[in-house]
Amino acid sequence: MKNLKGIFSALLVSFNEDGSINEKGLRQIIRHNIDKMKVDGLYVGGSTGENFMLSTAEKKEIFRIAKDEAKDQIALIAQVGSVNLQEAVELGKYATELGYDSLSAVTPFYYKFTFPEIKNYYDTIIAETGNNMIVYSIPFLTGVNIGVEQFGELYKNPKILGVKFTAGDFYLLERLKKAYPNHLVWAGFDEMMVPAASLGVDGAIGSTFNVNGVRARQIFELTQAGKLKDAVEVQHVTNDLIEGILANGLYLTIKEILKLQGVEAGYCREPMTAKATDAQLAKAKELFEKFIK
Ligand code: MN9
Repeated sequence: MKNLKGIFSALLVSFNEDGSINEKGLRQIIRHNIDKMKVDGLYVGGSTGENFMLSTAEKKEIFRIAKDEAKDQIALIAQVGSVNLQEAVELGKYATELGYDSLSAVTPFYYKFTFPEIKNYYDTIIAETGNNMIVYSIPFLTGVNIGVEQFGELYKNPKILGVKFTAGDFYLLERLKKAYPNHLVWAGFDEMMVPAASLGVDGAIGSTFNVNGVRARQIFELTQAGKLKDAVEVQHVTNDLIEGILANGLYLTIKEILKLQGVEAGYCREPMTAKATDAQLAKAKELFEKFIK
């Protein structure tokens, strides 16, 4: 298994105007991440990959293309979580056969699942695939909150490596790091990397790293080295960019910024707005000129 620490882009997927996967564009996004952003790895099939709007066949196709393009150059994590546990298992088996270094699964959402149901979900995916697992906790989208003791229950399964922590609850993050020092934490909010890294997270997984990966690494490494003032300076610039991206449409704007660099990043997938308006394009260009070029 590859080292799973460090800077991981949450991989964007390029779609054609009709919603189908643009394989050439997807490969270009992967190359951009490896060659230009110099990421340590990719998190494939996450929120940023517009995963929860895709069919099982499409999710598999993206796992296949990502592995085929990245080969063994970087670490690869496959997000296979789904409210359909059978789908999660099927995707997990597929990604494991492809050679993904770890699986990750979002906490099951929509229904108010009990904690034993959530634990059974993770244990089942692991038992069926034999792969490593990273819990994907993103309470602001799922409504699912897992507490310190509950993480301890999940971590009784030795295949669970840790958590992708997409939350701003730094008290919980600190408690997790103290209680389970041998489990890894990946920070999930790019705009909060300094506080996350100062509490000792092991890595970060983010959408904006697709275009801002170099600054993200600077923030991470400066914070780890105790150079907080310098890290905050880079975080300020980064957050001016992220604020602009969020206000303009998250994935759509990152895709437009990629296109301005010759990467065929394509459209988004409906029901998300697929195509940028002229005003959104103009804003993306402004952000590119100011922060990326
Ligand atoms: O995976 C990403 N979360 C979502 C992490 O896209 C929901 C983050 O990278 C955010 O996109 C980013 C902007 O808020 O921090």
